[in-house]
Amino acid sequence: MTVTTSSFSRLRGTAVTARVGVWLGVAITVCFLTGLISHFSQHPQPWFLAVWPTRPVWLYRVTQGLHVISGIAAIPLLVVKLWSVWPKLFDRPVIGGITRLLERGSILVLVAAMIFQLSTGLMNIAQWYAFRFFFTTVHYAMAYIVVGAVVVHIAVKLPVIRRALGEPLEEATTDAVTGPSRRTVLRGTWLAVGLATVVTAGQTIPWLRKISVLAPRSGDGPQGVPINRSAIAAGVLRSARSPDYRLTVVNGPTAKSFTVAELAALPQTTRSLPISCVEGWSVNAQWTGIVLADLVAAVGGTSGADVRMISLEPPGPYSRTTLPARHARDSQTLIALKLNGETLDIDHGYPCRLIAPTRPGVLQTKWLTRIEVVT
Ligand SMILES: Nc1nc2c(c(=O)[nH]1)N[C@H]1C(S)=C(S)[C@@H](COP(=O)(O)O)O[C@H]1N2
Ligand SMILES: [Mo]
Repeated sequence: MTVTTSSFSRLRGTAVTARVGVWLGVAITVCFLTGLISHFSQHPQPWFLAVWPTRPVWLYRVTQGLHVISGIAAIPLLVVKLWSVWPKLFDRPVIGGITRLLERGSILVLVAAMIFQLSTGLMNIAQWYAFRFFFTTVHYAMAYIVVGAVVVHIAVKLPVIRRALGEPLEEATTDAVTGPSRRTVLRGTWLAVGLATVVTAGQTIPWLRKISVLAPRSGDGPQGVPINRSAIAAGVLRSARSPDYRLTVVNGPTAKSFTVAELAALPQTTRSLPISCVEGWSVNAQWTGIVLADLVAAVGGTSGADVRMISLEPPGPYSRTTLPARHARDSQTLIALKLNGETLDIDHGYPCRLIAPTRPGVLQTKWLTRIEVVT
């Protein structure tokens, strides 16, 4: 049995394109919405702060896990969808009337923008920062271009999509058909999506960890938690261990400084909270430390105030973050001194770090030296 070119071209067709397209649409929608959540968590707007809750504590873990999983699943879907229409992309006339121009233009923008989003996203989760631009800004802007192009594409193609979804998958044919069928193509597609998901999703779904051979983060690291940036890389090795170390808590003119021993002597609370990196990995851990609200109260801060976290790390994108009031007053938000029952490893933020519910990992500032009630 030989599979000829013509039997391959028979496999292409709108019946395949539309079915794969529906799933690609679902994946992109999930990816877009969860991406917006992540963006607004990192660049909060007043309306977002008003609606983003602190419970369940794993909320961001789930949304960001879905963001990366749906993005990865979209890759095989995009490849198959492109393959299924490949010869048509070069049909004549290339431009034609206004509808054709819109159709063509939207496909060009759509394909280019999606390839850009998926490949830069993939590079980012693999921690290969080869691009020269600031990832989050460009990835965010490009997301709207993708979604805009998808909307135009669906609007233009709606009649074709409806017809194709109504058609049976296989063509009625009297010839003896050899080689793979369209159903095989679809099965292969689902298999590829499943495989791509399973080999990477273990970085956020614990029971998949063992089979997720391509997951950039395995869950390994000191105290059972991966490290994002080490103390050496952040340049805090000396300052974090210095006998002169103090955590200073400030509210306007009121300030209190604590040595490590003084922090350890304050009432301690243990909470189970995840670290959920924007790059897709996440793990749950037991954190022990001081309830932030207690420290804020110690300097006379109110529960309505935002609170700024400042790291020992030299000024940079991760060295200071602001915790919205809702998270700052939450009893689960800790200034952690211990992780999984042991003194915080220096790479996890010794002497102390922030850990708060429903926040991206990037905002869980390590190696704290100063906490300011924003007035
Ligand atoms: N000061 C400081 N805090 C930081 C970072 C950093 O580079 N510097 N990285 C952040 C990121 S991106 C993540 S995902 C978490 C990871 O915490 P871990 O390294 O303890 O797992 O720390 C966050 N806190
Ligand atoms: Mo991160």
